[in-house]
Amino acid sequence: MGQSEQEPPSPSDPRLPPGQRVQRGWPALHYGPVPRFKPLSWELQVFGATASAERRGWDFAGFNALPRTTVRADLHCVTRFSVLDGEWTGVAAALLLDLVPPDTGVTHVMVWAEYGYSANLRLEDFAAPDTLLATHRDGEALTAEHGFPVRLVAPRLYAWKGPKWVRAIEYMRADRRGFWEERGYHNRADPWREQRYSHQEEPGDGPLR
Ligand SMILES: Nc1nc2c(c(=O)[nH]1)N[C@H]1C(S)=C(S)[C@@H](COP(=O)(O)O)O[C@H]1N2
Ligand SMILES: [Mo]
Repeated sequence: MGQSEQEPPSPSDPRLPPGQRVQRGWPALHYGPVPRFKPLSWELQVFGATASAERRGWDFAGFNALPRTTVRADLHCVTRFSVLDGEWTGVAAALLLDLVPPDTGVTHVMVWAEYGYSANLRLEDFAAPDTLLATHRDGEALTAEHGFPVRLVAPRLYAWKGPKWVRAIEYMRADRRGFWEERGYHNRADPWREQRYSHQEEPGDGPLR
């Protein structure tokens, strides 16, 4: 990404949400092991409250044939490091919503990854124009540790809301907590409002725990 050619961002970089610091390079951070990609059985599914009441799935070739978008976005980890200015390429989440329309009454999605990792997002956050099912960063395919073949990038939220190794999107008519949201992290996770922990939640921020 030509990091070395750039000015080092200052601590007051306007791209940094409160309480975050700039991280050079791109560390890999996740809970549990890196899954092995199995091309023959891999499928990305959309299920739950679809308008057709049917689930839809793409195999690896089918998913890779979908139209691509590119967004520039930062990654903010709740442990306070931010990796700035990545060029992410992938399938816009909004395109998926067009291809598999949710039923009326769908308010949230659960994004499911290998080994049962999950993250819940409000439908409007999932539908945001910079939310991507990313396959590439800075022109290169994701490495296994960064989520190959596909991860969610939702730059308006803390990065735990962006599962690596995504396998399914579940449309939901009510909110439900994902993996970290069940374990003390904030249901909404807006880094600009420093919504880090569930004890900060206000009424309406999430389902009861
Ligand atoms: N499947 C899965 N996705 C995950 C995680 C995880 O534990 N499992 N960790 C999240 C967290 S907390 C962060 S900060 C980012 C880190 O992404 P990176 O390893 O590419 O830097 O991945 C997110 N996606
Ligand atoms: Mo994180």
